[in-house]
Amino acid sequence: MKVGILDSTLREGEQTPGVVFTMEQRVEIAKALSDLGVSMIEAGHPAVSPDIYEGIKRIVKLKREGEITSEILGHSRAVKRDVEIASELEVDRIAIFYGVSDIHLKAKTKTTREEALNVIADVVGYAKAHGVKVRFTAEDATRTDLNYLVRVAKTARDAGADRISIADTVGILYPTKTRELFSYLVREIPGVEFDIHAHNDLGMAVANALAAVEGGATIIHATVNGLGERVGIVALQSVAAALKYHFNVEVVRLDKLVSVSSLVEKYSGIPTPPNFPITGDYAFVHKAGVHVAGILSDPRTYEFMPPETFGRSRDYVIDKYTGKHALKDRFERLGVKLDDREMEQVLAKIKSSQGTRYFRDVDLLEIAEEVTGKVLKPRP
Ligand code: HCA
Ligand code: CU
Repeated sequence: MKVGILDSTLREGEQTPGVVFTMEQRVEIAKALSDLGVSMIEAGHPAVSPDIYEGIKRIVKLKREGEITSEILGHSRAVKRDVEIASELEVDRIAIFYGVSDIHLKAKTKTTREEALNVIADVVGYAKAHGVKVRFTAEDATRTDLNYLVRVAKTARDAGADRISIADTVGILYPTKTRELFSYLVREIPGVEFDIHAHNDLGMAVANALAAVEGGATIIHATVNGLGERVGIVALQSVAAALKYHFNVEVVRLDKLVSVSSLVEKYSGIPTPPNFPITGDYAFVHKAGVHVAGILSDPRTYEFMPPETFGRSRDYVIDKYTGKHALKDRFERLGVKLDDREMEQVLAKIKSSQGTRYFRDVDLLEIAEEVTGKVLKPRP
């Protein structure tokens, strides 16, 4: 299966409310993404602000010097000024977007469908004339009349775009529909390759991205920690794990996802919830007695991929849900010997506690000392 990742943390990700990356942070994130192995980095929309412009310039320089290997893209509205600014930066590819649904044509550009086709042909052709590769993004593609969407894509292709991004800008797709849409477009429009840009408004962005790949898309847009407008887009860590598990393709270095996630968490100021897939603090932490007994016997009972794949380790927490297997294991690890009766007494105390969220090792030792009447020394 041919599929790669375009990471848009520096463009879409910075469209998260409250997120602004400094120039240094942009460069550091781009380097980390390249080390991770993403095929493409959408480094920003250079016409937006001088610091984004400067950040892209530095990233392009590192690309020239071989420190970054991913293809570097600059985002651009379908206006010549934006194209000029992006091509001045010598990015590898310009990504030109235009809202093509009737809603967008009417409310934003105030163009007819026919006029829009002319603008698209004109601006894509203009970018090509600057000698740069072009991706055309059909913004709001998923609310666009299908016949018209095909005309849009063919117009962009004929003007020189070799990639078309199908943007689910408002996040309304679901997987079966996504697969059908991409299969249809791939069949109808030879000579280009397709990107899926899936927003997560219904929580289905990752599923839609996989479905698009089944339909023939070859690039998935993602951001670290799923950042982006409103609730964001495909989270890089989730889609990378899903592609590995379901299709056995490793689009990025899975063991580096945690460090890249932490880096972006720090620089974006957007905390990643502990229950976030793959890189969240609790992604491999188990709790219920039945679950912990299961993983102690064979981790595959409650894990579909070993945490080591992602450079992580498994753990479990102790509270009133705990069973005797977990407790026995925990005391063994602490190097404290309790007989069965004592163990049961400790467990009874834990279960009858009200409102205690976690029993740390020190709490467990305290309870065990109470039960045994001995001073217990844990293994250092
Ligand atoms: C936006 C633009 C975009 C573009 C996606 C792309 C979208 O509305 O901010 O270039 O592939 O979601 O349509 O992010
Ligand atoms: Cu978007």
